[in-house]
Amino acid sequence: MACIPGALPFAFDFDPASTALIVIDMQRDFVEPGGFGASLGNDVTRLQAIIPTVAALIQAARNAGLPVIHTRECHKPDLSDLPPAKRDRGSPSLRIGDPGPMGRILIAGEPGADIIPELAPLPAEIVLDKPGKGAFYATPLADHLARLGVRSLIFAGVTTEVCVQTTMREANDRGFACLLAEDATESYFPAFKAAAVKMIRAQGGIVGWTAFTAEIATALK
Ligand code: TIU
Repeated sequence: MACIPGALPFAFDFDPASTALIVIDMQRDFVEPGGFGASLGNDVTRLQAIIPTVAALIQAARNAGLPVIHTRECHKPDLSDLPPAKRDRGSPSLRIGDPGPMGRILIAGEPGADIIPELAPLPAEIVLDKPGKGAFYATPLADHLARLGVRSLIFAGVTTEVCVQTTMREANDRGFACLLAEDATESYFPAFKAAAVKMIRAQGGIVGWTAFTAEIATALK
């Protein structure tokens, strides 16, 4: 067993042998100019700041032998998995599926849907394409976690209050103990990140725990 004594709202006890790291949507479409995030009017530079921290967390997980699972929010080229309500949401300057500077926005196989090169998955690591904000919806994530015997999940990625929080809530309802790496996640809106972090660990950890990457890495050594 391992323990992160400084986790909030209280110490996080976990068995590294049944823990996985999930890195949510660290894709060019969210982090680089010209992608989906920018098309929604967001300043993407905020998200770039966490890249070294996410890289350090991934390395700590790999060194400890944890499975590292990467997700990508993207849709099939024929848009058959894209509900019109999602495509038209917010009247973005470029809609999902439209051609942009990094290929078609949020479409599987296009350069924009790729995970950023700094955080490239290793060949043996699981990479899941997901059409929703949550990573359990319409993906084989639950099957992978069952096969791997995973009971605890560590979360990183973007954005905190959208895909990261949605996936944590899905995982929490499925019985996983969920820990968010607070400095390895980011939002386009600082106030939303702060609120999401607080609400996750409020009420005695109603959704899960939070801790910093250095604390997690120490516990994994
Ligand atoms: N817009 C926004 O904050 N996020 C997303 O659309 N997707 C993810 O969070 N990955």
